This record gives sequence, C-alpha cells and structure tokens, in this order.
Amino acid sequence: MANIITDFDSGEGDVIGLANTNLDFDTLEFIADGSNTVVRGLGIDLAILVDLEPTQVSESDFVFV
Ligand SMILES: [Ca+2]
Repeated sequence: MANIITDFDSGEGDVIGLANTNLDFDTLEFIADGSNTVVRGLGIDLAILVDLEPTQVSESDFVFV
C-alpha cells in the first residue's frame, strides 16, 4: 500500500527516502491523480503526494539508500 504523504514541501527540506531498492529517479513515474501525485516504481504505487502536482517533483526530492 502506498504511503500517503500529506505535508511534503521541498521548500522545507523534505525528502522522500527509498531504502533497499534498485530504483533510481529515472525509473520512477509521477502520475497526476486529481490534485495529488502518485509516485510509482516498477509498477507499484510507492507514495501519494497530496496536493502536489507531478511538475513540482524533482530529483532532489528523493534520497536512495
Ligand atoms: Ca513537511
């Protein structure tokens, strides 16, 4: 089940951490769903960013560990 992130704001320094994954930013898809953005990787919905548009998501918002 996707993590629902209601308070993401890169202006606050928020980042989305993805651990133990072979994913990288280029393998993620960002899909508009109403006013939200679904973050999808390898066909799996990883996170829902509430009240954020896909164009507002950038590579610097993610940390892969
Ligand atoms: Ca926040």
